[in-house]
Amino acid sequence: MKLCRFELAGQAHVGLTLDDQTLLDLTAAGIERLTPLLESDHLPKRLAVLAKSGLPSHKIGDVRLLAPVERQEVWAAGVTYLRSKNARMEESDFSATAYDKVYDAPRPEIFFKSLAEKVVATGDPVGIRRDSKWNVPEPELALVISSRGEIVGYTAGNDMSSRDIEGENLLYLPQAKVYDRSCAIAPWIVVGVTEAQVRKWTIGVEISRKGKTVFEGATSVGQIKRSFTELADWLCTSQLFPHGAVLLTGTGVVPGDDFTLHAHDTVRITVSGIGTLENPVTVV
Ligand code: DO4
Ligand code: MG
Repeated sequence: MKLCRFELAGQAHVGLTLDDQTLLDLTAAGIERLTPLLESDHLPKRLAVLAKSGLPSHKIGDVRLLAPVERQEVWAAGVTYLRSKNARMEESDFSATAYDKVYDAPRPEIFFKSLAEKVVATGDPVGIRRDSKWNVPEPELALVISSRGEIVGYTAGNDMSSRDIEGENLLYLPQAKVYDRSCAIAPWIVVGVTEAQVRKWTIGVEISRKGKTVFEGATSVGQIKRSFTELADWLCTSQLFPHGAVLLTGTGVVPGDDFTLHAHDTVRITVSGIGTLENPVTVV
């Protein structure tokens, strides 16, 4: 079962798909916003009942899909895959041991990534900073977390990053990570799956330039070092999220050191159990 937000006659609606072809319009049943729905006690059961209630439907190809966030803050965990730790140790001189230490430490790296209103939807451009020369997408599984701190669904995101800015000095991390159009989130929130099922999914990225693939890579979600509940619990320690939150879980796919994104490239991130997030690249 996948939830989404979509646009109909200029209004945001909440949708549900069971077959990846048609969207049931939950807003026709009075569900105007995703956030209260995500707070439901037995969400998969509630969705199963709604799916059988004769709601109007639309072909997915006929509607504009929106990012599945309303007022949720987006946060991101880092250095949760060995590939990310190694790539970052290589790009940085004096901060290298910080990555090594955080990979093994009980407390994970977690940083603020985006306000909901700044999240880029599929089809819209993601940004590379005009003061950076080395930029990459980071394809990441994302946890959708309720105001109670529970994982209620899964989506996919792109934690766009400026590797030269981060590599110059770790104190520049917020500038390497947070700028206009630096966070995109896939339209779908998958509900009713277990962590064990999600760990079997694959996550991949394909970058194309002028119609040709210039980078392709993939990993298994199971390569992530920490459990999802561990990451969600750290995020929600000493911090309440009244509207819930989205937590990107870190990247396990990093292009080689000679690769940087260009304006007009297209980034396609696919998580096997979720779907695809596709964005062109622009300079901001
Ligand atoms: O330590 C910097 C950021 C790490 C990150 O974003 C990742 O591993 O995905
Ligand atoms: Mg990342």
